[in-house]
Amino acid sequence: MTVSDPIVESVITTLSRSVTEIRQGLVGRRGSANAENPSGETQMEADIWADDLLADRLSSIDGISQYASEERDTVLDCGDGDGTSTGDGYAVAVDPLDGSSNLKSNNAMGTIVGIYDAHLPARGDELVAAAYVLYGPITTMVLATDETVSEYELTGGERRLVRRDVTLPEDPVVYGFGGRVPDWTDEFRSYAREIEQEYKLRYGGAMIGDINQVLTYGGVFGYPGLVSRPEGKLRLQFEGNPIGYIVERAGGRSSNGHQSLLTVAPNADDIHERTPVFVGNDALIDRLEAELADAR
Ligand code: AHM
Ligand code: MG
Repeated sequence: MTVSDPIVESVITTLSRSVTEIRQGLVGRRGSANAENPSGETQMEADIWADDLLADRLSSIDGISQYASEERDTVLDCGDGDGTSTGDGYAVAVDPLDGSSNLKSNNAMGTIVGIYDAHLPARGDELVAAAYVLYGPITTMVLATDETVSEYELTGGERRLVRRDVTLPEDPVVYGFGGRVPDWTDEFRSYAREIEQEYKLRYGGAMIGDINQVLTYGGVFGYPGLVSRPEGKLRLQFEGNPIGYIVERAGGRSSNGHQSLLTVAPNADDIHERTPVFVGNDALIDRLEAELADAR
């Protein structure tokens, strides 16, 4: 199934073709690079390598004007003009290897791409499409556009549609929350206590694996604001917005605890801005917002 927007289609085709190489390149790059990303986290060799590969491939697509990633300080200008609303193309924001600390223990990881019809940093409702690749036992991709959400299997650079019109199951089954319990706020802890009585824990240390559980079985994923870091861990441009967009297009909700992630005005001076992230079935996000609102 091809996407009607030709620029989005090019990005998705390029991404699909790059993942075989990314998978192969992980071998031998499981060690630390002795460097930090702009968020102050230790980079793996694979983080830097995957970022360079995707920057090279995605920035050379016709109609892509900016490339930004979790692993580089500044936004790369690709300066490509076309018929988008900004008049100079779409911007891509990438988390090249989400959950790369899982490389050491050989567990699931992902790649996230948001395609914005706006200059970065941008609001999530400026996304025209978002996709993630899940490096699990098999490699899959979930792609959301304004039209639909689809799941593909990726092999040999090709994508094969396996699930059309992906929607969150109505009856939630799973939950997963990041951070350490003592570092949660009282309000979030009381919400989490209720949720863990009702649903099954699924937390794998790579958001993409956990999000795929929520899209498959229904439920809620959250990385909350912490007492020691109220802004949480995940980044708005590279993680919160694209995942919020995918889950909302699949019929669920996203939130920073108080409002949809897609309506959050970004800090114009900080492409690496962090945010609490919550996504899942409507009712579970409504409950969360109600609990956090009581604390205000
Ligand atoms: P990364 O993109 O640098 O790998 O960090 C994001 C990851 C998410 O995939 C995951 O949900 C979270 O960090 C896990 O953090 P923690 O180890 O604190 O549970
Ligand atoms: Mg990440």
